[in-house]
Amino acid sequence: MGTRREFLTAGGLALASFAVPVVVRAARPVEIQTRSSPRGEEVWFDPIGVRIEPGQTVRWIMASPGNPHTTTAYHPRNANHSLRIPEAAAPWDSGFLVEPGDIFEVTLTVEGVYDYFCLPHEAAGMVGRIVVGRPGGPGARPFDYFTGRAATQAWIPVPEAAQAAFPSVASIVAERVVRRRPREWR
Ligand SMILES: [Cu+2]
Repeated sequence: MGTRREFLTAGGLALASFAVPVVVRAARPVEIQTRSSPRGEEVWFDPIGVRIEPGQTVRWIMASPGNPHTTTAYHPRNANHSLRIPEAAAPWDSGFLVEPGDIFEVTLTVEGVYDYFCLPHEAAGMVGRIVVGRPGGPGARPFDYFTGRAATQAWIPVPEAAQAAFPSVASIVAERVVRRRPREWR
């Protein structure tokens, strides 16, 4: 759908800056801000849900001062969290983004649903979801899909507040960008 338009946009940028070496990409990075309310009682990713094309880069950027945040994939290699990214995809963990403007990027090539969390704020519901191409894989399954399966006893389930915060895969597919508003604004 948006691939052609994004390609043309990237081409326009390349033409505008033809005098410097240009890295050719399928599309420009999609930006997700880490946000905190002024007193820090509300924390969230903005947007909370995005749909991208395979090979596209996601860039998280620290937008509000105060609370340090991380972007961390739901994956057993990240402190035994349950697997909620495609089996063939590599997990990421940004470490702490501290200063406004700090960024972290990943390029996602495997199609499917990717769920991620903020390490200090997971229990407060600071999570996000990315759909790359066609949805599928562990992130598209119910949160308890692994219950009773071999070798998953150590996996930590997604906390209830985080489960409630995720936008549906269907809404991300339909809208491409899904935003969450702070509680006091709803
Ligand atoms: Cu956070």
